[in-house]
Amino acid sequence: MPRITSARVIVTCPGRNFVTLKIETDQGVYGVGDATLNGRELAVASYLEDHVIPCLIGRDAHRIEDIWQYLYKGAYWRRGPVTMSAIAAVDMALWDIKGKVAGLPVYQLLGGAAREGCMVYGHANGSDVEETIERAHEYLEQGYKAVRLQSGVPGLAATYGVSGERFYYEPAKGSLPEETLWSTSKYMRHVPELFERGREALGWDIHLLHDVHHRLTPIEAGRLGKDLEPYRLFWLEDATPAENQAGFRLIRQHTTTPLAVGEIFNSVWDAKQLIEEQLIDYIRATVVHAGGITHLRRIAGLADLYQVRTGCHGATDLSPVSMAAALNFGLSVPNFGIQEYMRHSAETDEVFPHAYSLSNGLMHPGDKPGLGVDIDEALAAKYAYKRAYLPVNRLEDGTMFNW
Ligand code: EZ4
Ligand code: CO
Repeated sequence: MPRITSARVIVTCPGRNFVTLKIETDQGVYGVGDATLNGRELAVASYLEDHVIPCLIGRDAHRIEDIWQYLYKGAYWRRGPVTMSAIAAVDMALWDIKGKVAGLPVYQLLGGAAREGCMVYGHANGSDVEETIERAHEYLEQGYKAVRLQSGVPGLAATYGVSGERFYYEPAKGSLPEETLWSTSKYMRHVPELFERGREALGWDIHLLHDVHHRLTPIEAGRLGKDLEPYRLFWLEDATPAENQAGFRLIRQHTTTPLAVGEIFNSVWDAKQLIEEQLIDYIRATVVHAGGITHLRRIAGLADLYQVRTGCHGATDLSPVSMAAALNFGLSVPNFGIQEYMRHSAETDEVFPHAYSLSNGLMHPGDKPGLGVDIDEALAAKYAYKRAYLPVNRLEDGTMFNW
């Protein structure tokens, strides 16, 4: 049985910030876990260093469930993104260790492959509809089966999901939060046109997705979903903020456009009503922010009872360690739906060597024992942490709004 002898937090910024936990054992086997919480990274680093690591030393690394329960129940203060990202990092690292000791990739420990690979969707972003469609074509040429369309909105200087970069969308920047302005009516007029022209140009053999990023009320979301019905979206994401889960009833009454929600969820309790009332079609809770593989399996298990499928968050602020864990999870879970995949920069990929690969729109975690991902600590040490914030959003009259 491998005993935990030490653990440390590695903060690095190869183009963007990442927090990684490395757990070492007396058998020479170590594991890695992602603990990155975009814009609030150091809170999780401190939670791990100051409060979690001292409790890990000497424990049996194989007792994943017991350690999960110890950290969740033992903190007394349950849930929340900081706590659950810290627990997730420990959980990922322990699954990595178990796989390495067993000589098996983690998906084999989770029941084995339930499919050939995980369908992923890429991000097509453009300052206008034409540019977005041009980018989408590039994904089609690369064999992607699904693509998310976001474009600049006429009359708005900036909006969520659009940047100058060709394949990377990186919203966290600046030593203070950037401020953007939002108009729901301008957005609502524009999106149906994006998808009308998108279908015309891209055809019907590709899944199209869209992220509202929490910016509509339930009745506005119902209207947008209805307007988008002719274009048969794979999903409409985060149509409205989900603190009030019952709010989704109103959207459901008005549209058959499939709904996805949950990238900011950190526990099954955030999604319980959404799932049990079948108010959503895809649950986006992700391995790093929702308590690791152990807890994500529990969420997926509940979702499966109600024909809700997984659609895990996979933006660039989730490190390659999270991506590896998500693919091991996604390959094995019965109700897998789709996995978001935003490519990391070459610098990031170099710091985190990994076994996962993409072919014909499907990703596979690879067959290395454990998660199939590592961290090059010497290289990581060359990139010092840089404070970065997600933007904040206001209405045109200055009212604080959702970003
Ligand atoms: O804004 O990960 O669907 N993807 C997203 C992301 C999130 C970022 C926040 O850190 O909504 O782009
Ligand atoms: Co999103």
